[in-house]
Amino acid sequence: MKLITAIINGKDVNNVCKALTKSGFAFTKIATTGGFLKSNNITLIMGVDDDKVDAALEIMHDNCMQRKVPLPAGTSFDGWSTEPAYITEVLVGGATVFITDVVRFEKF
Ligand code: 2BA
Repeated sequence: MKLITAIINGKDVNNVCKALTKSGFAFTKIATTGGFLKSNNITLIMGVDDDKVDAALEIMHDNCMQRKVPLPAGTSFDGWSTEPAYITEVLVGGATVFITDVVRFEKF
């Protein structure tokens, strides 16, 4: 089993969740906030059998899109190597996904 942790843009989350549910996936939604833009996104956590991981990723891929987002005034560029003066927008999404091995899974 794998644990999928997926950070999804708030604009895509309804479609992603509907499609995951339709395909029989269980997940938990957590309201989260991006550290850079400080805008709301949703983090899904899902315990998924190894042979279903690709299907879950495909659903996310098909239902998430990349968007250019203007940088809010006052965005901190600390530690960013690119020249900030010329940056007015960033590319956000589709989804940022981490996949980790589950050592043990119990349900009581
Ligand atoms: P935010 O942290 O609000 O980042 C929004 C977008 O700003 C990012 O889109 C990326 O294009 C840009 N960005 C963020 N930090 C940056 C940096 N230090 N240097 C240059 N550009 C930067 P995405 O990469 O699509 O990320 C969307 C959201 O996914 C992020 O929102 C954050 O909540 C999460 N995320 C992305 N990468 C992550 C990671 N390695 N670990 C944990 N969360 C991550």
